[in-house]
Amino acid sequence: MSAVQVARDAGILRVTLNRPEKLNAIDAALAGELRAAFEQAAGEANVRVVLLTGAGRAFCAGQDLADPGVAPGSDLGATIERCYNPVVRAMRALPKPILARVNGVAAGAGANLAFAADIVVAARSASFIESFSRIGLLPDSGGTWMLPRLFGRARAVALAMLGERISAEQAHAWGAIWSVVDDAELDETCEMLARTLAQAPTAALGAIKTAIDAGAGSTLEAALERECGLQRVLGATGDYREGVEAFAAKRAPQFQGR
Ligand code: LHQ
Repeated sequence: MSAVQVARDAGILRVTLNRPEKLNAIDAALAGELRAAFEQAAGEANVRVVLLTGAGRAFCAGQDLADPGVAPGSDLGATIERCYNPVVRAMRALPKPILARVNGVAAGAGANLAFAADIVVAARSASFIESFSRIGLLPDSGGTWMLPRLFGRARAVALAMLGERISAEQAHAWGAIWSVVDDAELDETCEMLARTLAQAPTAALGAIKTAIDAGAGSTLEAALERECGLQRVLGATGDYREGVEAFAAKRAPQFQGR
């Protein structure tokens, strides 16, 4: 059985972390399959959104601490380089939206995988833990970049240093995730959002992702230039034509994703 289940459906690539008996803890096999899933999503024109979730009661418990490859004394840098950084790079380089459906606890690299998605929806019973410091490590998987952006520096530092569990509601109240819904509504909410994103003008969504990530670390002048270049490209797409025609005709647009 694969550590990551991948299924395609009407423009949605469903990617499910699938080691439920281990709370979907990440080992080398899972990391490799996850990276491959995001790379597939990039290469397939009919994939217009990725829906990332966990099987069973957890979203992801982070690194599998029972994996001999990360035993104390081993080279964790090598594991990060081989397993984790490629996944986060593939997620942020994917010019398509990633929707994280956080169904349960997200700990360590599992939390940072969720935060590396573009839109995060969590069940009310879900929680996030930057558990790294509890075992003597620092947040990886892009956490030191993403946490201050999502939570602000004060909360990012405290979350990372204290390793305290925060509820989905707390993460939402702090503006770090898009929404929190009752557990019974998680499926319907995520399905609706995924369908909406799968019918959206995909090139525009990809450009939004690229420009907002790049804009966070650039000057206003550089952002203006970047917006100009990307808008030039988007202005030549069929989806822009369709959007304008649909607006004029007072009908819903039918975006083809190109
Ligand atoms: C686990 C795990 C787990 C193995 C639960 N591994 N078995 C990158 C590269 C290199 C090195 C290291 O790290 C990294 C990045 C990282 O992600 S570091 C952070 C690693 N993750 C953690 O430290 C989280 C550890 N887990 C927990 O704190 C708790 O299990 C959480 C809060 C996730 C869930 O708590 P509970 O709901 O109370 O469940 P539990 O603790 O009873 O866990 C259920 C089972 O899953 C249990 O096994 P058992 O045989 O006793 O039923 C756990 O041992 C196992 N499990 N996380 N990461």
